[in-house]
Amino acid sequence: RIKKKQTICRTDIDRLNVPFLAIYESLIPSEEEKAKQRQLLTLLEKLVSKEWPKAQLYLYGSCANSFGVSKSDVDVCLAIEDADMDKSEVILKLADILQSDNLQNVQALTRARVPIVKLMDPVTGISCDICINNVLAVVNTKLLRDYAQIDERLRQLAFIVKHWAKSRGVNETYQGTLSSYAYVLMCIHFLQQRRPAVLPCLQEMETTYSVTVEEVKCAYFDQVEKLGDFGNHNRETIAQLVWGFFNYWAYCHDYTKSVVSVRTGSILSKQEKDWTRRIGNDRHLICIEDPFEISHDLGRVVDKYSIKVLREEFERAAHIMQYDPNPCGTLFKRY
Ligand code: 3AT
Ligand code: MG
Repeated sequence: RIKKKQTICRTDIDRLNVPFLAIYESLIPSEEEKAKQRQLLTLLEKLVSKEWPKAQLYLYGSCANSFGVSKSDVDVCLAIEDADMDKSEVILKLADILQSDNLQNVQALTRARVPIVKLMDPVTGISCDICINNVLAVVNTKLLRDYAQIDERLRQLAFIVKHWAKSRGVNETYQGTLSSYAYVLMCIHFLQQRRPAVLPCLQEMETTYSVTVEEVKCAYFDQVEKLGDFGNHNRETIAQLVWGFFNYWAYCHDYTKSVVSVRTGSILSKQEKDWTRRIGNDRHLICIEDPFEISHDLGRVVDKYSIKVLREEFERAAHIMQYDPNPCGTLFKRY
């Protein structure tokens, strides 16, 4: 008998919905964990208000943007309206206050690009980073959270992509690969350009929310509950979208010319952004425009070595989605 060739035609892609959804469900933080995060925030608010009565604490990043998997660190922003304060001094003072309240491993990182205090709460076991007046991050957190409410496939896709990126070692900005924030923007862009679209472009719609932060105007349509059925015209399943996402970044994105822009819901050219050559350490080998700080390319951490690693990982993932008999096992294999 002639043995059939071992390649599988992926007409069976939807078989993967169940295992992908199971992975997604297993990554969702429990209510208990959420409660512990709130408990830690309450403790921090109490400590901070003694020293700075008018200051506010905001959660940002994955514990507040709905893209947080379980056991994530908590990102907190301390907002102080004091024009002539020195950030490093506030960081040191804050570290002092927290240290004397039994919090563990309190470290003041005053020289980091974004100065922070790091700590661990022994009661809840949660690690936390506190930054000062990083209000743009609080606003982009809200934007991501609002997008997540429009169609649940965004959160499912982003969890799977983040889980893949962490397993494969390509979620390390200090090694030239991409941040979690960048991956979520890549997922939003992907779902915006799908036909029919799964997500709208909130910044191109009527403004219902507007703040100006550090001279950056942040405005978009945030009444997302009114968009309840936006994505319904697109019936693609999570398995099809995961396949599509990796295929897009492996074979469909033009790395030499294109900039991904969630702000406009489209592709811009590197030419029009003037992101065509290396300036200092910014190389623009994969371009992802920040939705608010539009001169900011989230791909700027990527260098000529890590772009190769990234693209090979996208190709590997696309190949597995296409041909592997057991993609859920192989896709997330530790690097
Ligand atoms: P993890 O679950 O912790 O991996 P995260 O969503 O907390 O994911 P990051 O740790 O990458 O993501 O970043 C924390 C937040 O800081 C997310 C975003 O609101 C903001 N942020 C991160 N990187 C940038 C950036 N380059 N520009 C603007 N905001 C950023
Ligand atoms: Mg985080």
